[in-house]
Parts: sequence; C-alpha cells; structure tokens
Amino acid sequence: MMKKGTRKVGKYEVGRTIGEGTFAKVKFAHNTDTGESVAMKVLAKTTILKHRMVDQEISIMKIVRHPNIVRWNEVLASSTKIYIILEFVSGGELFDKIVHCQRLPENECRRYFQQLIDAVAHCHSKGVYHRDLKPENLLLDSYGNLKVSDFGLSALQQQQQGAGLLHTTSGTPNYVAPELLSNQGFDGAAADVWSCGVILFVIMAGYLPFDEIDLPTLYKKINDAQFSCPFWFSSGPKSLIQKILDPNPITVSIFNLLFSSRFNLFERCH
Ligand code: 3AM
Repeated sequence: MMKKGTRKVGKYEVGRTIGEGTFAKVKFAHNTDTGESVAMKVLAKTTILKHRMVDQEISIMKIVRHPNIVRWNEVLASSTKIYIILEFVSGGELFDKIVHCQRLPENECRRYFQQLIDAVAHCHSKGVYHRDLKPENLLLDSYGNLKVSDFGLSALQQQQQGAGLLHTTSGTPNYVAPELLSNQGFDGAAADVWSCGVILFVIMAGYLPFDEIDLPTLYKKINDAQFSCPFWFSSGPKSLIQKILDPNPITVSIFNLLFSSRFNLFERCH
C-alpha cells in the first residue's frame, strides 16, 4: 500500500532524492506494476526542454541500447516537468571508487576502459555523441559493470544546435578537448575520444592529467596536451593515452581505439 504523502508519477511511486546533476534531480522510484526499482530524472521543462525536443530524445533513447549504457525505460511529462525513467544502477559512481581507492589496478582499469569505449563506439555508430564524459557520468552496477549515463541528454543538446559541429561551453573543463576550449565548432566524436583518454588516465593515476586552479593555465595545458604519465603506467596504456591525448583530434577514432584496446596496445602490458 502507498504510504500517506507518497507522491506518484504515472505508475511510479517516487521516493528519496538520490542526487542532483547539472540539469536534473534524480529520485529513487518504484514501478508499482512490476515492483521494479528505477531512477527518475526530473527536469523542469522551462529550463532546458521544449516539448518538441522530448520526442527526439525518446527516439535517441531507442537507438542507443547497450549493456554499458544506462537504459531508458520511458519518458513522462506533466505540464511543467519531464520525468525520465531510467534503469536504477546500484553501485554508485566510478568517481567515488577512485576517491576511495586512490587509483585502480591496471587490469580493472582495462576492463572499465573497454566497457566505456564499447558503449561510446555503439553510440558513435548511431551518430550519437556524449560530449560530457567524465567519471561522474560512469556508474557501476551491482556486478561492477560500467554504465554510462546521460547519453540521451547530451544528444538532445546536440540536436538543439542543429549541426554536425557542436558549439557549446558546457562540460567539465578538465575532461574537455582542446578544440572545444578554443571555442571553435568541434566534432563530438573526437571530443568523446579525448574524454575517454582523460578518464583512462584518471582511473589509472588517481589524479587528473590536466589540473590547474587557474583556468587560463588549465586551458593552455590542455591545448598543448601538456601532461606526464606516472611511473606506474606500463608501456601499453601509456602509449594509448599519448595517442588519444594528442591535440590533433583527427588521428584517433573510437573504432580504432576499440581495436587497439582489444587487440594490441593495451593487451601487450599483460
Ligand atoms: O549525487 P550523487 O553523485 O550521489 O550517481 C548519480 C548522482 O549521484 C545518481 O544521481 C546523482 C545525480 O546525477 N544517478 C544518476 N543516474 C542514476 C541511475 N540510473 C543514478 N543513480 C542510480 N541509477
């Protein structure tokens, strides 16, 4: 039975707030038909979405289905809000694991990285780009598998731009590709690849490759791809990271990265 004061949205009983992201509040919810736990992302229509955009988002959600991407169940709307019903991912953020463990063992990093690029390659093959990949957007399920969240949302922003090249100033600077910082239009595919390289560095090192309090200095370091790998990086991942974090983004696509990580560069270190 529903507790007094419990709010319902459609067939979902809304529970505690899990957290708050850039655009949305995330709440724990219960599907009263199936008993399934879900995460409910609540967005104010006025702030980001025009009703028209939701249809596009639903169609993106339908094409982007992958075991390493947080599944979208459905999208509901009230007059003022949009509710995105997502698979509930119970293992927390990869970011918290790094904070807790300092850095992760190389074989674990390799597994996460492969799951990450598998997911990203799937989206890129469908023409969908994330543009804000960072450990906070990487969740872990109860089996320790990686799940990328927020693919739909960024794709939505991308459609708002209405062009192949994306113009934006959103995203977290530490993970952002040089071509975005220089304020030119940029290729979402190359930007995602760059962020995957930064993520690989972070999970292996336990700290960021580019990290400056002063933003102009940070931007300069990113632009010049000025970073150094710690001594514990073995040659495979080190050369892979150097290949990805190259200020000329045309050199690596997610697909040859997928190939590299599976069949040679990363493999050689084991
Ligand atoms: O506020 P924190 O960092 O604790 O991990 C996400 C973040 O947690 C969580 O909601 C917060 C705001 O984004 N979150 C997002 N999607 C989720 C999902 N599908 C989720 N937690 C569980 N399942």
